[in-house]
Amino acid sequence: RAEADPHRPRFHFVSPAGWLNDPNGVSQWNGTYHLFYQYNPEGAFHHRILWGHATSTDLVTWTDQPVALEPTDGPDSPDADGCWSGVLVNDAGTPTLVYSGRHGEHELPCVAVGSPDLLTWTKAPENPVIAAPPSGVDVTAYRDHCVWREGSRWRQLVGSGIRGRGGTAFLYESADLRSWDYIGPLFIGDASARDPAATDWEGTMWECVDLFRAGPGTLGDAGGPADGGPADDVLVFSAWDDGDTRHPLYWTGRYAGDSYTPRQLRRLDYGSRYFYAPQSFADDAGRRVMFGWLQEGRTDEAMVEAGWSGVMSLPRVATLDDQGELAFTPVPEVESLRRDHVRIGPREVADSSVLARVSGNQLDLELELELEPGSVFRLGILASGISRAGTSQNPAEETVIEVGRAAGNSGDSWLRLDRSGSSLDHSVDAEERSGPVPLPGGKLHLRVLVDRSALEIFANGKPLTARVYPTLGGTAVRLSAVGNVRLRQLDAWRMEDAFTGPRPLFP
Ligand code: DQQ
Repeated sequence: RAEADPHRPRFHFVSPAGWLNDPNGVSQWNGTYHLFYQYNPEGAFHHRILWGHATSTDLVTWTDQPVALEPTDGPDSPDADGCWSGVLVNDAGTPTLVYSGRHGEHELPCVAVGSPDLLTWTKAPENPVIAAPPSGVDVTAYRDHCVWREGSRWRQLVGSGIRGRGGTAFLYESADLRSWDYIGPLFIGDASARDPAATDWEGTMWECVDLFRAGPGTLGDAGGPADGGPADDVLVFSAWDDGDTRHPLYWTGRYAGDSYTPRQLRRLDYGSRYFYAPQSFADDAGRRVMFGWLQEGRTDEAMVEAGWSGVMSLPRVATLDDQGELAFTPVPEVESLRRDHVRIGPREVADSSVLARVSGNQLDLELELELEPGSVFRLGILASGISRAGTSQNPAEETVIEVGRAAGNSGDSWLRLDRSGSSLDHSVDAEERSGPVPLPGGKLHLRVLVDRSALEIFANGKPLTARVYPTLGGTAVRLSAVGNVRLRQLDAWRMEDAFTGPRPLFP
């Protein structure tokens, strides 16, 4: 079933079967990359979550490993109803997971210790290692963990929210990962200041907090921008609310002592919930590598029917740009899957032209463009409707990626994804996505990765991730422009499958 499924990605990680959500415990251990994830092998729905596990030596091909964590039944078990999100830390050579054990409707921090190969995990007898949220605080929720070493102690953030105020992360300290002292809220967001419909609303709860140093040095050291340069301690969180508002955001700022001084709040990915619950790690090369969960844009029934749900993003490297904002690019290792190179340009982009030699539903496109003020560039991924001559004839389905530059000197420029014509199946989500993109001197570097239903776009480092569900085959690409747009160069490749042999849906 899955192999015939035209929507199941081939070079993004997907679970062997059933449901996948958040990345967990992302890390490099003795050279090997580990990706754990929220997993329900029983079906494509979120219920009784386990920790799936896969390993890789190159961040491109992944080997499935046995399930790492599974709920323990019993009235006194802290994780009887699920092993929710968490992280992997190195406790003086002992691999150790800190995760959220779910019991009933609530989660509490738990710990599990791994064998040297990270394949067998034993839950700590002390679980839950924190017995309750801070007393006297009316929390909206309490789960998910960021754990790091600072001097001779461990520090931990647990994601939460204070009712009537906003999202937060509670800070704790420990000598042994088992007994934790509560310090206080690292910093409290403001759930009232913005419109809940706004794309940067902070939510009533912060899921999957991830605090890291984006510049030189390590978290908690005294280094950093004493000279007033860009603050570089990044606090990533997934703004959660009972309503529809769920999206990843980040603060830049300065973490020092027991508190965090925020500087600016930004959207992490313009795809909003299509890149959710991200988690990052520093790999051996010193790169900050991030994974996120690409949620589905189809109905619950369609997911169950397909037998699988959820895609892991390609690993992306995060750096700070010269505005002090995060910029992302897929890890270069992904380029090893490129085949059948086509190069086009330089040329002016005309009204509309289909790229004769670029087709297929697994693509990597890299474009260098120049936009004059008042011009708009569009890249269409179309299905069917292409004549033999390579001209488009009223394509039946088209996903449109647009980058525009406002007229005059406002400097405004944007990235927009139009999925209104992406699928003849009107039950799938087609809501527009957009966000600002810097275009210094009108120059744009655009990267587009298409993996069947998974779409990752990077415009001058700003990501927009989404899902599309074309019903027709015959995928082709066309370029068009309004105003003056020069294509300096376009490189296109077909992307090879990352899994050798079939990926069985139910092994
Ligand atoms: N998913 C997990 C939670 C987390 C949420 C449960 C974010 O730990 O808050 O599967 O998607």
